[in-house]
Order: sequence, then C-alpha cells, then structure tokens
Amino acid sequence: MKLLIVSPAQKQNDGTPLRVKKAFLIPLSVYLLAGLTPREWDVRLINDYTDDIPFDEHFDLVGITATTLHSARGYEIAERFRRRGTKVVMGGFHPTLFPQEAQERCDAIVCGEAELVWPQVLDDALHGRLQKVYRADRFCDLVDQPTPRYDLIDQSKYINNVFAVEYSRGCPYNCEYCSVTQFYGNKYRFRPPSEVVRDIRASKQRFIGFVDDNIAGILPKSAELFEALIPQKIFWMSQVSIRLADDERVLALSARSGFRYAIIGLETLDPRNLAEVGKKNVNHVEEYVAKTKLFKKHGITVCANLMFGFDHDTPETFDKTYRFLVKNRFIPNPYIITPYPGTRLHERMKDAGRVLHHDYWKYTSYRTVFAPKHFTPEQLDALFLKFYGDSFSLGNSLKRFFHMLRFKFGFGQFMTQLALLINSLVVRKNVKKGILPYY
Ligand code: B12
Ligand code: SF4
Repeated sequence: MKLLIVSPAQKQNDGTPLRVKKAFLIPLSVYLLAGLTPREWDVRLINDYTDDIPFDEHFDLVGITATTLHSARGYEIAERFRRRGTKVVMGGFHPTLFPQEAQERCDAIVCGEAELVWPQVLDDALHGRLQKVYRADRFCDLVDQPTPRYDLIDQSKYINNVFAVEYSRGCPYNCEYCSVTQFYGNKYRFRPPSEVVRDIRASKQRFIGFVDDNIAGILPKSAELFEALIPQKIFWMSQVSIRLADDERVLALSARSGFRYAIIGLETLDPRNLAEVGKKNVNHVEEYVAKTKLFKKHGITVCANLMFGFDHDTPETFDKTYRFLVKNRFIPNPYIITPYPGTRLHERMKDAGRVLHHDYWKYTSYRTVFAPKHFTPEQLDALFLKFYGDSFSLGNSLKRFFHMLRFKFGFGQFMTQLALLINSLVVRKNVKKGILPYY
C-alpha cells in the first residue's frame, strides 16, 4: 500500500506555486503523520516548495496538509490526483476551521488532530470505504506519541538544519485573530519531557525548533522540560510569551537548556490594540523593554512578532514601531493582521462588511485582505513593505549581530548570531522579490 503525504507550497502572484531550492523549516505535520502510519504502508513525503509532485505515479491514498494560505494549492494537487482516480484526504487547520470548502474538493477530510482518527482513515482507504469526514471526538493526550519520521528528511533541501519538535499544543490565551485556540480549544497540553528528549535524540541534531505556540504558558511545566533538555546539550528556538520573564529562575533555566532564540508576540505598541484583540492580559506595553532585556541578559536573542493594520493604527504607527525596534535591536517578524476563517476576527470583519475577498492564497499576512480603519489597503501594503525592507537593511542586520555578542560572547552565541545574520540576508532578498520571507 502506497501513501503519499504532501505539504503544499504557497502560490505566487501569477498563481503558480513557489519553487525554491531550499526551504526554511521542516513541516512537522507530514513527518508526524508518517510516524503515525503503520509500517506496512510505504510512505513518501513531499514538500511542494522543494520537491516535484509525482502526479503520474500510483498511490493508494494521498494525504494533504493545509493551512488557509496553502489550501488553494492543496486543492489543485487534490484535483490532479482525483482526476486519475486516486483518493485524497486533507487535514490541518484550514479543513478543520472551514470544512465546507475542503469537503467539496477532497474525497475525505480530517477535522482536528490526526492521532485518534488516522489509523481508521488508512484502514477505510484500504478497504474502499473512505468516509467524507473524520472528526476526533476528543483531543489526544499527547502521551506515547510516535517519533516523527526524521529519518525521511532530506537535509539538503533546507536552509537551516533546525529540526521541528513539539512539547505543547494549544495556548492558555485566546486572541481574536489567532486560529490556535479555535483549533485546540481551551486545552493546553504537554508531552512528557522524556518523549520530547527521545525525539530530539532520534533527530540526531543539535539545533531544534520547537513548534509550540507558547513554550512557557505554564512556567512549572516549562521548567520540567528545560531540566530535561540540559543534558542534551542542544540549542533551541521557540515562540514564547513575554511572561517567561516573570520568573527569572525559569528564564535562566531555559537559557541553560539551550534556549537561544525567542519569538515573542509583542504585536503592537498601542495598548488599545491589545485590548481590542483580547491580548491585554498577556502583553503590557510598558514592560516590553525591561522584560525582553532579561531574555538578552541570559543570551537569548529576541525576535519580535509585530502586526500592523489594527483599528488604532495610523501611518505614524510604522515610524514609531521602527524607532522602537531599531533602538532595542529586536529582530522583527512583522505581519499585516489577517482575518483567517474560523477566527473571531474574521467574524467581526465579515459582520462589518470589511473582508475584501476570500482568495485565501492571498491570506499571507503580508498583504491586506480587509478594509483597514485609517489606511487604504494599498497604503497599508506599501507602508508595511517599506517597514519590512528598512528593518532588514544591511546596517540594521549587522547592528543586531554585534548587539547580542555584547550581552554574551562565546562560540555558541557567535554561531547563533551568524546563522541569524545569514537568515536576515535571505529574508531581505525574499522581501525584495516580493515573496514570503519564510516557508
Ligand atoms: C511552526 C509554524 C510555522 C513555521 C513553520 C512552517 C513549516 N514549514 O512547518 C513558520 C514560522 C515558517 C510559519 C510561517 C507561517 N505561518 Co505558521 N505556524 C506554525 C505553528 C506554530 C506550528 C505548526 C506545527 O508544526 N504544528 C505541529 C503539527 C504536528 O501540527 P499540525 O500541523 O496542526 O498537524 C496536526 C493536525 O492539524 C492534523 N493534520 C495536519 N495536517 C494533516 C494532514 C492530514 C492528511 C491529516 C489526516 C491530518 C493533518 O494532524 C496533525 C497532528 O495532530 C502553527 C500553530 C500551530 N499550533 O499549529 C502556526 C500556523 C499554522 N501558522 C499560521 C500562519 C498564518 C503562518 C503564516 C501565513 C504567517 C504567519 N502569520 O505566521 C506563515 C506562512 C509560511 C509559509 N510560507 O508557508 C497560522 C495558520 C492559520 C490558518 N488558519 O491557516 C497558524 C495556525 C498560527 C496561528 N496563530 O494562527 N509557521
Ligand atoms: S497568545 Fe499567541 S498563540 Fe496564544 S491565542 Fe494569543 S496569539 Fe494565539
């Protein structure tokens, strides 16, 4: 029995899928799905960004993972396989949060996590009785997870050999624009640290990228993981909330366990925006500088996730944020706020007639898809791109490189900063070309 699992690429402006020699990060879902598949299946994994899709080969089942941005390309792939009679199942955030559309374009969809339903899907496919919708009736308990099939990764296809590993699922917060709590509900779950360590060892890598939304949502649980990571002598990165700095002991522990790159959702410098999107219980603007300094003090580089286009943003917001960013030497990760289907933001925008279109392949978070309050969509796009380009100027990238070396100097720190500098140069090139900086 032959199974193909595909992670689709984003589409470019001309509608064709983006092709690159090397992608940034390894998509964990496909490797985990392969790990969940019984060994009697012959599994082939394709990252559409870097690999050609074997449309002419025979497969007993094709699985496609899709977030909203990737859904249109996912449907194209589904259609090509279905035309030759191959059954296609789609899973992931988009079919879960917007099942109507995916149901029409695939033979089956999986709503929610694969763990509890995937064996059934495979068995049904084998016996020719695939159902239209599979929905897990509860969340899995994240214990006894199989190791993702890291052995199937072709490292030559990635810019960074940062292997994706997961500790937690979900988030204790529920911001208006975010799909995470819609997908995972209010449950914030953790894997046993021993199983995380098992996966890290299986990856045989020293650079690990946790794909958690917030690796420090409950500090004592984070501390358990960090303790277990210390003997592994790895370097790692993750998204994390600024609240990790509330307990410097745990923050220091994270640094000892190899935490080198923290992606923190600062989002905005305007507290009114935070209130509007339900994030004021997580972020307090007046403490951004002091709290992030604590991260740096422990040798952790801070990448600031920022969003533009909130209802209180004006053109001046870009200048103010740029000055703040340069002064504090944060690596920026800017987005335009985007009403992804299934989120509360989408409902609010739709009710107000502010959603401009439903071409989801354009929902990149790098272009405006709704009517902003104090900009025209074109103006917001233009200011955003200028902000992006300016933030990643060569001068700013070099300043950030030297800045962190002042906080802590050592071989590990030097190599981290060098890798970040190289990444910055690639991002800069991508933004200039008008394509998504990360994929
Ligand atoms: C890591 C990550 C990234 C990384 C890595 C991407 C990569 N190559 O994998 C980077 C930083 C590059 C990234 C970028 C972006 N991301 Co991102 N990312 C994530 C994050 C934090 C984790 C993804 C992950 O690996 N999870 C672990 C795996 C195991 O979970 P999973 O993929 O959901 O798979 C499970 C189920 O969904 C299901 N499943 C999934 N696929 C399939 C397929 C089949 C056949 C079946 C049966 C089941 C199944 O089973 C799996 C196991 O239970 C998620 C948030 C999240 N918690 O998922 C956001 C998330 C997916 N990203 C999001 C977005 C919007 C983006 C960006 C567009 C920009 C942005 N605003 O961040 C870009 C697009 C990049 C691009 N060009 O492709 C949104 C998507 C929203 C939506 N509704 O589509 C999310 C949900 C974040 C959010 N807060 O809303 N991202
Ligand atoms: S804190 Fe982050 S992951 Fe959690 S709901 Fe808000 S945006 Fe989503």
